[in-house]
Amino acid sequence: RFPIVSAVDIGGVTVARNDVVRDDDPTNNVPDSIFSKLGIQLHRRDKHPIGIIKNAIYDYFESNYAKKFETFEDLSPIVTTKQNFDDVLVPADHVSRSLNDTYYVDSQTVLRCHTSAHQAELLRDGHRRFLVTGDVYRRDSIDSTHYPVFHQMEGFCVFSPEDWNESGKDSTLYAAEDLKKCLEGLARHLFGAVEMRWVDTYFPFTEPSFELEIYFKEDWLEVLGCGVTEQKILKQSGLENNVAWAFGLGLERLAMVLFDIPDIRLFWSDDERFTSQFGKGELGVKFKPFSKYPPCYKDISFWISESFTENNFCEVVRGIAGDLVEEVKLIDSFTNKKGMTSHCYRIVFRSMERSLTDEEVNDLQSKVRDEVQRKLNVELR
Ligand code: FA5
Ligand code: MG
Repeated sequence: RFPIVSAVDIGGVTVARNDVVRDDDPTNNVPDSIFSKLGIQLHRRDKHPIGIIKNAIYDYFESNYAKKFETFEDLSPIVTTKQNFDDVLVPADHVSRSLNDTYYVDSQTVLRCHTSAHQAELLRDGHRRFLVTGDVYRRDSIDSTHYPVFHQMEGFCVFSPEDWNESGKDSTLYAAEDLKKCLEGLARHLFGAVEMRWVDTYFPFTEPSFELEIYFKEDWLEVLGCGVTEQKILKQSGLENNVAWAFGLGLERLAMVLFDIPDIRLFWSDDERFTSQFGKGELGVKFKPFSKYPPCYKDISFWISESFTENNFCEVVRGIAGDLVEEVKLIDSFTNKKGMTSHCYRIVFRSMERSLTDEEVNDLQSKVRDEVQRKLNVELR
């Protein structure tokens, strides 16, 4: 299904497949389907929804801030665990560090799981206000708003005492208010009137921390995380007398709201019926679905073992069905008297581009059954 290429170009640097996908290294969990996404950089295509929204966000910052935000969009997505985790204070035992959540190239190198991986480095290099856009990678669940490769834009802004002193507010409150005002303004710039709400949350690198949700297709959709930067991060760059805010935008999520795109897989489609609907700088477009092909539902039940995880299961399904899988959902779970736990998952197969035949779907499902059994140490029921 995935053309196996031997090398990709990441910002002018050639990276060999064998450097990223290593069958001999137990800490390597990067499949070919993920390797093949490296270097594509949808955010640098001016006629692609991700590129269009990036440019619209740049416009917002240019027209609303006298002091310029520097932009970076070509930093390599292959980073060290220090950059991705330690530099932003992610605790040693945090789940995001696990092989279950993150793609590891080797024990000390990962595909960045967020653009926050570049914060500390850019601060150390003397940058004080910047936007970093890039592709990020995560092992995750499968549905219309989650994809293992997506795009984020990091924003970072450092303030000096003179900025908050005249406001009469303490520095943290000043930064938190400025941050919320900035992002609410961005949402209005992109969407006009839209229903949104702030939710308190936790990130290791900010305090306080917030997420912004937007009402979309009858549900709340989380579009970004943000907060006031932990003082320890600023101190690493000699900025102990400053305060800063930071945010990480989910560009697919914002583009889904802006263009009314119903499924995150569409961003990777090269079907002309999708790509031809978007033009450089065109923000007013509403996506017209070319057709909704029928879904096909297949259930699979098995006794799990202790090592079972949903992300591993989703990766097996995705490895076989690629973008023909629309959703994977746990629909039943129980534990019997012997203490064995059974899971039943419903897999929704649907192509964005054509009708699938029964034969094709049966074949996919049978491959899923074989591979789940072979790779995940479960007992099919
Ligand atoms: C982060 O990644 C933080 N680094 C954001 C941040 C930056 C917080 C700076 C504070 C300061 P989170 O894991 O919530 O946070 O992801 C940010 C956004 O990415 C989400 O709100 C969502 O819009 C998007 N996102 C997350 N996972 C996926 C996925 N699998 N597919 C598509 N978009 C996703
Ligand atoms: Mg989140």
